[in-house]
Amino acid sequence: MAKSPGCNKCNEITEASTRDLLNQDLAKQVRTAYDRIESRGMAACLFGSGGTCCRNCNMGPCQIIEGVESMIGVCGATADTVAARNFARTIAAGAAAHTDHAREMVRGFIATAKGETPHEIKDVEKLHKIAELYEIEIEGRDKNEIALELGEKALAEFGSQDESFLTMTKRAPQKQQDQWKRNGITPRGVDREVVEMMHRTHMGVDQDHKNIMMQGARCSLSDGWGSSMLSTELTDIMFGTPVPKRSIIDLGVLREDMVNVTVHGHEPLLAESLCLVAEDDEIVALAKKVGAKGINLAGVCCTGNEILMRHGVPVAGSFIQQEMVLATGAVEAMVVDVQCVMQSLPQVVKSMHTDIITTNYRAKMPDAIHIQFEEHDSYNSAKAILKHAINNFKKRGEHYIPKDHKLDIVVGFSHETINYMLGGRFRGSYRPLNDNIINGRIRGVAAIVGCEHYKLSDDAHVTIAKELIKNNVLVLATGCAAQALGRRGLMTPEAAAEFAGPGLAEVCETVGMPPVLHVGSCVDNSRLLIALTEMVKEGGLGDDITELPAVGTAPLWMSEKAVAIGQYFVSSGAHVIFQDLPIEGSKVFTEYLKEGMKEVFGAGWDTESDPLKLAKKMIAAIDGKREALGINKKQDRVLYDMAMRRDLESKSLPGAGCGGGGESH
Ligand code: SF4
Ligand code: MSK
Repeated sequence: MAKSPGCNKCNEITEASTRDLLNQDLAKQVRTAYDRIESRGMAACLFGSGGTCCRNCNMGPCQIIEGVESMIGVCGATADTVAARNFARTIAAGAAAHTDHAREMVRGFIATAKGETPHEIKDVEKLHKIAELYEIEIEGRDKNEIALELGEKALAEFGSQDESFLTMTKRAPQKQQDQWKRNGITPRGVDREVVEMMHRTHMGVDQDHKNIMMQGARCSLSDGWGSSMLSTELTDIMFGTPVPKRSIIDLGVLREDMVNVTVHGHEPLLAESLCLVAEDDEIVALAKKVGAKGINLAGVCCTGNEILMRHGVPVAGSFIQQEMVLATGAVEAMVVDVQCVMQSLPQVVKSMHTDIITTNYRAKMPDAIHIQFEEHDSYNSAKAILKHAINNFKKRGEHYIPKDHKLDIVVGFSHETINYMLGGRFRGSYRPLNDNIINGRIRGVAAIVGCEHYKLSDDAHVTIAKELIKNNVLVLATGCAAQALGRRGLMTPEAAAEFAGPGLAEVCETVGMPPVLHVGSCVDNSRLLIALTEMVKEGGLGDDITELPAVGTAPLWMSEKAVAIGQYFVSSGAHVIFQDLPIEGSKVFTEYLKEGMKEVFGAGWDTESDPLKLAKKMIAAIDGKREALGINKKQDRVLYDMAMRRDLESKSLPGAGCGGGGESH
């Protein structure tokens, strides 16, 4: 990687907007994660990195070396047990984070159904579909009445003690459900699964790494097919299921002439209220009074993804850029709720006019301002927050907005959109996707999900994605990974011609979709479970998820949630490859995750630190499935004739190449 002149923070950074910003005098005065990593000056602890440091009781901490008798735990715990316990606790923590987010969304959904929020039930078609799944009567009933019953049933599922109660699991392919039953891991309510996971990894309880991971799998399933899926579906019903829209991304979305308010975190209830209030006459008038044209809302991290997917609100930055967004000096307020919010933020802005505003009683920070977001009074809470930001506008001092760094993206690819886009408005279906996989135009499907961090090169996502699409693999992306790919220009329909292999490019060009589809936030990985299930149901690609030419990665994972997500994919039959995992301190446990799990779930974990090799491993995994399905033989490339093009074009989305979002949200 090239080193930027004058910027000693930039030698490991390939992201152009970040490099530009860090070269400015203003940003050079700010201490960021890049400085903190450098000044730590010591390598990460080998035991922590390898997963064999245990501090589960006060006889430790114990650092274990596999195979060395003098280096097992005081209690006798071995490396495989300790690595498994740590890994399983990571899953439990990730599942808990998704769950607490999901519970808030369900509570907000119930409040909306009761008319206690400024929101309304928007997607009635989806409400009816999910209500039917929950065996709720819909005939002749008002949408709010149905929503209330659905919300109450959903809320009860978090604490269900019985495996027959997680309604969403009924959506999984029958073979996956059978496998879960056979292995005794059909999930119960996520509260129970997380608690049992924490208990079983307490000192002196479950000491068999395979048995520990059975509960790890069960816990992850209660997240993926339970709380995360509930959160995504109920959020869609309340705020609308995403459809394709154009927007813009990167630090250049900040505006000179508007009050810049960035929204960071995960739960869209707050951000949705801010979207409403940003257009309130009183707020716009107040903004004009201080000399601004209005409020420029911009997203950060997964809250950014939520309002990007549904409203086309621009995204200023992802996880790794949260400090950069502030280092512009051009943000009047950063409003945060839960998860992935770095404690450094108030320090970054300590000599600026920017306020960091925490809004959730569960997530307060030293040196931030707290304005409690009350879901029952969310309009007024959002107004109070925006008034605060408006008051800061005139105090904006030295600043630098990297205006040249702003890219177009097309987003909004919910599972329904993919269905509708490829299958047609009136007969949505995965048939064309399956057919294009069978005929080889599309080699397979890959998910690139998860976070970013500062340990490995920041271009891993784009390296992997470019290699995949060049080889005709359709990429579905979520979370901060999706934003990284958007910033590198892979989320426009035009990117297909430039970067995709001929088969994938032909399909994308015909339908008008990008070769990398933005599917949502990190909680929305549940959309991918449904997409895989639909591919199985459509037929021609095997009887269950294990047979699909599909594979996932979260290369730059940072959050515990990414491990929970990885495990729910593996437990559901989809192979996943990360760049690193804290398991290598135990060969026995590593071997179990990579090979042993395949015997149980038909899919396993893998690791590969080099992004290009990782992409090649993903392609090899896809090819392996194609071979097993007997669809690996080279087929003559059939070019679309006019009739075939017309047929596909009649199915393309009117909004795919236009509309929505952008700067005029
Ligand atoms: Fe050490 Fe065992 Fe206690 Fe862990 S549980 S800290 S290995 S004594
Ligand atoms: S925000 S969990 S850094 S994707 Fe969902 Fe991004 Fe990972 Fe947080």
